[in-house]
Amino acid sequence: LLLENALRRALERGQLSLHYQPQFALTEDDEALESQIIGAEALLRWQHPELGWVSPAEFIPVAESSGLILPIGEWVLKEALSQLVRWDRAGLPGLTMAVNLSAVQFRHDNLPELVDRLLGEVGLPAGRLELELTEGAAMHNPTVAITVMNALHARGVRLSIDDFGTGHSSLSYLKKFRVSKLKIDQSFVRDLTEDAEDRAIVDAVIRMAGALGLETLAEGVETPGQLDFLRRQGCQAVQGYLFSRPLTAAAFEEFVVAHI
Ligand code: G
Ligand code: G
Ligand code: MN
Ligand code: NA
Repeated sequence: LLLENALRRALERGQLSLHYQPQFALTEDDEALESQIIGAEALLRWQHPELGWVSPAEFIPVAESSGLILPIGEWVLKEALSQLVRWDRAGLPGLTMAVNLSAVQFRHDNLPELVDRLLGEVGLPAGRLELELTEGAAMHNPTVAITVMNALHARGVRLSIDDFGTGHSSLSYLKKFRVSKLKIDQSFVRDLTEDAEDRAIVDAVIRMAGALGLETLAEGVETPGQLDFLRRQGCQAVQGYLFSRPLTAAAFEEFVVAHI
């Protein structure tokens, strides 16, 4: 309850912020790699005056159980889209903004209307927004999930499955879900160069995704060896500390300018 009250005040007092981690497309051409920034993942940050930085892994569950996730999630969407407009105006290439959605937001019945309204307010086409869902959010009620995904897809919003391979997804639903991308969880990427089983899993996910017409993005890429394997297996995109940690909006802009 203490954390809940502190979180409510944080939202009211503007103590929440977003950091942005760049996402890169992989091409055959090694030299072109650094110029292939395709988007940003928005990651929520909370700096409490006394507690310091509180991790979303700690406060998102509190936000979900208290219902605060709805106003917080709306703030995140609005802020991330507004930032994308600021980057457009600053002359950055047209990036995609990926925003994490909680299961509670995904199930809330006005999500498609909310997304419509926010896109309209900032004046961006729906295709610039990608919503990241966990398998749990999608599988909680697959019938409802399919309806919501269809509504978002009809508007042109892109959907990805976050932390793919760690939740309870049924492969049979992958062909019914209107997603365009699987984000391969960093737990499979971490030991890629040492662990033959992780290599087999990542290879299988990339090939299955390809056969289903889905893109893959590998998360948590930290070493050139991991990157090399992913590229050779045909993974389309990556993010991770090898390229950049999540950055403030200003640092992200400098990073992009330095790498175009
Ligand atoms: O960036 P970091 O490692 O601190 O993120 C921890 C977790 O918090 C990740 O699982 C991430 O998906 C989640 N997270 C970060 N930002 C948001 C957000 O805006 N909304 C939701 N629902 N989850 C987020
Ligand atoms: O659950 P989700 O994938 O949304 O969370 C992403 C989390 O992973 C964020 O907390 C982000 O800070 C973290 N992250 C991003 N890149 C790396 C990386 O290369 N290594 C590790 N260990 N964590 C990363
Ligand atoms: Mn994510
Ligand atoms: Na993830």
